[in-house]
Amino acid sequence: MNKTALPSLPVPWQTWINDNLARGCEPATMAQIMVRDGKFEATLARAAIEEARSAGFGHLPAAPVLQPLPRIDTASNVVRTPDRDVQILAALRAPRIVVLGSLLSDEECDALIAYGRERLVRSPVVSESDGNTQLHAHRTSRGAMLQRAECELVARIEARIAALVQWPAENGEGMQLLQYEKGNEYRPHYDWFDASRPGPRKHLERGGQRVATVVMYLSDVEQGGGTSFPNVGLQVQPKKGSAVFFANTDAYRVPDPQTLHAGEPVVQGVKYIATKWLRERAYV
Ligand SMILES: O=C(O)CCC(=O)C(=O)O
Repeated sequence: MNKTALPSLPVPWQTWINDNLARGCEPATMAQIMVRDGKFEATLARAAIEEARSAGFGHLPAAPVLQPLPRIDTASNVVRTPDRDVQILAALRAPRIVVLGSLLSDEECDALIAYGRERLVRSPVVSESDGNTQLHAHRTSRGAMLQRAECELVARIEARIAALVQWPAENGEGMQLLQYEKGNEYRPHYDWFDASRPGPRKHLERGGQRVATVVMYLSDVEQGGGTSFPNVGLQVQPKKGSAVFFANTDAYRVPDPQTLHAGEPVVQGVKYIATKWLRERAYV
C-alpha cells in the first residue's frame, strides 16, 4: 500500500475509517460499506483500512472515553433556568429520555405558532444517497425552519433550552416548527446521522452528530399525535407547553438504536410542535 492512499480519501471517510476501527468494527465489513456507499475500488478500500490500522487506529485504548453530552439534572423535580422553572415529569436512564412540564408558557406556544405559521411547507427527510432533502410518505407534517435567534421569542426559548440541557446555544440547529393535521405523522426514524450512509454522512460535516433532541409541544391534541419510542415501549402525549428531551447517542457519543421514535398519527385535533436538534459542536 502506498503511503499516500489514505490522505487522498475524502476527510469524512478517513474519519469514518478511524472511528470504526477504534470501535472494533470488522475491516472486511468496513471495506464492503466503502465499496457500496463510497464507490471506492475494493483494493483501495482494503488498503486504506490497512494503512489506518498500521498507523495505530484500531489499537486505541480498549476503554472508550466518556464524552460530555447535553444533560438535564433530574436530582430535583424542578430545574430553575434563568427565566422559567421547568418541571421534571418522567425520566428514563437508557436511552436518556426526560419528559418536561411547563418548558413554555401558553403565550409562548401561541406566539411561536403565529410567528411561523405563514412559512409552513411540507416537511422533507434527508436522502440516504446524497444528503439532499426530499419529500417522503413517512413524513406528512408541514414545517418551517426558523433561524437560530431569528427573533426575540426564538432566542429566549433557545437560551432557556441551553441552560436546561447545559449545552451551548450555538450547538443547536435552528428550531423547526411543525404542524400535523388529522392523519399526519412521522413514522419511526432516528435523529442521528448514520455515518455509514453517504447522504447522512454529509450532514456530520457541519457541527458533528445530533447528540440530543428537544420536542416542544405547542398545542393540546384531542386524540393521537404522541411521540412514541417503540424500542422502549414509551409514548409521550402532547400537552401544550410540555416537552420531551432525549439523547440520541450513548455516553460515548455512539448513536443509540434505542432512540428510534415516531410522531404518531393525529386522530383528532391539530398538533403543533417545535423541534430543536443539538449538535456535538458549534453549528455555524
Ligand atoms: O412529532 C413528533 O412527536 C416527533 C417529531 C420528530 O420525531 C422529529 O421532528 O424528528
